[in-house]
Amino acid sequence: MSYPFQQIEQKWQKYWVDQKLFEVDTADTRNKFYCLMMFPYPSAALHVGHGRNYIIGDVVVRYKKMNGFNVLTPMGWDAFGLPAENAAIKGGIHPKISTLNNVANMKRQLKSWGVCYDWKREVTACLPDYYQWTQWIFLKLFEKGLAYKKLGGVNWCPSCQTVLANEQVIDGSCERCDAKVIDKDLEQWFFKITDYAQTLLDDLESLKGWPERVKTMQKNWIGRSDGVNIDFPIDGENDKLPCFTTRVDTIFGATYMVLAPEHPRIDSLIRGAKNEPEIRKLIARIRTQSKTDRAATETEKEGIFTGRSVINPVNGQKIPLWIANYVLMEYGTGAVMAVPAHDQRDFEFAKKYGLAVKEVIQQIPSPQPPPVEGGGEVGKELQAAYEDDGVLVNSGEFDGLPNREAMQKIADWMEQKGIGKRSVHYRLRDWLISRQRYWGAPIPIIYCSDCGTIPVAEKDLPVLLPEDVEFRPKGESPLARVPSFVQTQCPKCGKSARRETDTMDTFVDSSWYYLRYISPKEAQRPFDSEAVNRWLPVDQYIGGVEHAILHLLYSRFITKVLCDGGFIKFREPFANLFTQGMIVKDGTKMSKSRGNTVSPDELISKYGADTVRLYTLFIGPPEKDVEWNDRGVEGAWRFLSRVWRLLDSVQRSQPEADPPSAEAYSVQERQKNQNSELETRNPKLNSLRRKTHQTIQRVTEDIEEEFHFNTAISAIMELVNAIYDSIDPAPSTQHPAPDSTVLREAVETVVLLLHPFVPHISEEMWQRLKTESGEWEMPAGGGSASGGESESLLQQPWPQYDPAIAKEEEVSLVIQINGKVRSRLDVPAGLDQEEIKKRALQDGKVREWLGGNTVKKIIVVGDRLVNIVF
Ligand code: ANZ
Ligand code: ZN
Repeated sequence: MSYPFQQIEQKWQKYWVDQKLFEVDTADTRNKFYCLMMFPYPSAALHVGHGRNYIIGDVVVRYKKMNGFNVLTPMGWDAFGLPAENAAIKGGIHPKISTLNNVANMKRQLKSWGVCYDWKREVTACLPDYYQWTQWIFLKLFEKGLAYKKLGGVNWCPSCQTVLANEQVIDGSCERCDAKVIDKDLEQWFFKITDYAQTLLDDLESLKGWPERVKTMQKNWIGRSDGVNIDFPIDGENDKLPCFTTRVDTIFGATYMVLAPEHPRIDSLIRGAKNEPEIRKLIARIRTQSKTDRAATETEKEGIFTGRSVINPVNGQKIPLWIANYVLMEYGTGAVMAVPAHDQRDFEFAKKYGLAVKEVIQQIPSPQPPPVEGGGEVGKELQAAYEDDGVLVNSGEFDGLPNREAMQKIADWMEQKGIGKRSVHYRLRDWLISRQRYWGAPIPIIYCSDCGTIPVAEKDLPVLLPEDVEFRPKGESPLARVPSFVQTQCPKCGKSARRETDTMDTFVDSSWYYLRYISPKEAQRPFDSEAVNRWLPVDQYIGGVEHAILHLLYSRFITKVLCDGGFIKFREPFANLFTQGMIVKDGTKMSKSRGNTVSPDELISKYGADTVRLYTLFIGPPEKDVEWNDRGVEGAWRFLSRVWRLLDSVQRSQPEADPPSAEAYSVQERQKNQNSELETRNPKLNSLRRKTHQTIQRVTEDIEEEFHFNTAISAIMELVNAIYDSIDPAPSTQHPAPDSTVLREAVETVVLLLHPFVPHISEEMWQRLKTESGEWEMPAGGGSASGGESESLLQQPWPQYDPAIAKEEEVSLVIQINGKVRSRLDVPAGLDQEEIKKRALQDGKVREWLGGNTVKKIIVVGDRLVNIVF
């Protein structure tokens, strides 16, 4: 008998919606649990890899509900962005139409998985009732001076004709189209996230529920460096060039100085130089290299001498001033004191251009000096920079000091003499939010020739995205070609003015959506602050590790800005974070372009949603990448059919002479009243009962601790095996037929424990168990159950285990060798025969008595005796 999943699944999906089981009243915050899944970009269809994310979330939601939590579980769509626009350029379908079609399809898919949300809270980032408030966020940042416009060198994709964020540049190419990215100057809007660099770093400490790995990635991205800013006087001029170094201990080894090609002082420094045209040509060429390329260690270092020199302030030495590609204007001061002996980039550059190499750190001699690769030994020519610790040499009064100590001493000394100052720099750059694209939220700014840059008034939001546009990119936003959009009036003086035509990075949309879910229908404000303060931080955030840096950083930043603005009262949005691994197929990430996606739709119609869910969860630890295997789905299906047949077994098992009352059938009740008479009469049942409680314990711990759903499921599988084992005793054992009470407890436990993983079959089995036992009345017409409030498993308490029952009972076996008692062995009661044999042979005394003889035969008698014959 295989189970009729088609009817069952539809029936329960409808039931959960009809009974509003996933709808939450945010006014009631008792036992609140906000479970959030990263809202998806609406691509054409979900594959099973995407499904994993939502299924994991659904397990958490159902588990928490059964544990009595008031679980908020919303869903929405990160619906702006390039793919829809690119598709529109290719296929001619308007992004709004294709996006909303995709949303409808994905929603259908989520429902067919049995994944449930409070759909009343759905948000769609591309609709005006949402992006109006994204624009409002922009205005708040603008008011605080945290949104500003500047001319900046940007990563430009010549093929997508748009600006890319640094992280959208992969190995110097556009992440979407692979075209070589170039550096281009454009007026761009930025959010001043750098103002928050230190608190974004400090507050990571408080995120106890985040994976260490993600916190490290955030930390490295922010990239705090402690060092010294040193002024190098320019030879022959009454001016200085400040440079930033983290290795002030190496200052006596500075043999030249390097400027970034964008450095603002270059222009005047090289004017009139003999090789000025040559210098300008090289600068122009370097600027066609992307910044990521320039910063990469493998990139060939290139540069040119300016003809000028600077003076090392610690020893008055004159050193040449160069320009090179490997120095970036964005970091530090855009000027570097180069120490080729102790910095590999400088070393390679010095070797290429014949510049001096001066060693100032020497490896501390150890008793048996291991040969150092590359350098550290004075006298020998360096093969590579020596970047490790050591003692100072060639450094005047600082000679002999360990370099870590020297760092502090030299910094103190420079600060006293006024030639340098300790300073902190961050890798983090301001967040470039302008996009010269159509499918995004328009930036709410107006340019007036008289009044300048004027923010759109809050009451005039949203700035609507026009629908009738030409998408083809021409290096400016398509909005610039819509006169009815561009032409407007200055909010200040009323004269005709122009609108900003750039749209916002979609990371702005996703930086605050978790706030909108709390009061998604608010028309007068972005969210209800009071309700938001009650429901946030999010108790559990779940999503892909690919968002471990930017999305999380931007959300944390916006939360802090809103907190400082008095709109909310918490500084971190996500208390706990879980990042799930990917599902791979044939060794690579599932993706449409690779053609290795597995669609859930066919699998669901063939095997049912529960099977697909079970397989997805059973495939491996959820934080790890795992390989999809279609055959595994079949196995999951067979297991569920086996679970389904337990209904039969329960029906067939005869109640004891005195049938227990309906209450006694409930798992919770029975856990209190252990039937000791039964236990003594039937050890096998005793062991089933123990197994039941042990399984509750294991499953609960596996879910609570690390979301180890795969091991939780295998524990349930073991319990199912134990149930069959007790129903169908092996002929050799003389156990009586199983007792219906213990059997029912075991089966009900299986059903309860399975619910978060396979919600449909478990609901159906629960209903049948309850109606067949007479606890519930059979629903009229076979529809959803009638009567009592506790019909759905979602309203059943999660089972509790009794530690006294779960405890392994030990028995002491007598071990005979050739008929004589030689040893004793303590093992858990009811242990498998093969396992007993194995353990008996490993026993120390047994091994002694056997003395290397080959064993002919081992006989195990119940839980009492082992006889070994040799
Ligand atoms: C001298 C020196 C000697 C350096 C040495 C390193 C090793 P982190 O740790 O990443 O902050 N630097 C400073 N500004 C730069 C820029 N705009 N572009 C490229 N490189 C720049 O790196 C700080 C070090 O990177 C600084 O310390 C500087 O080189 C270089 F044995 O100064 B150092
Ligand atoms: Zn004006």
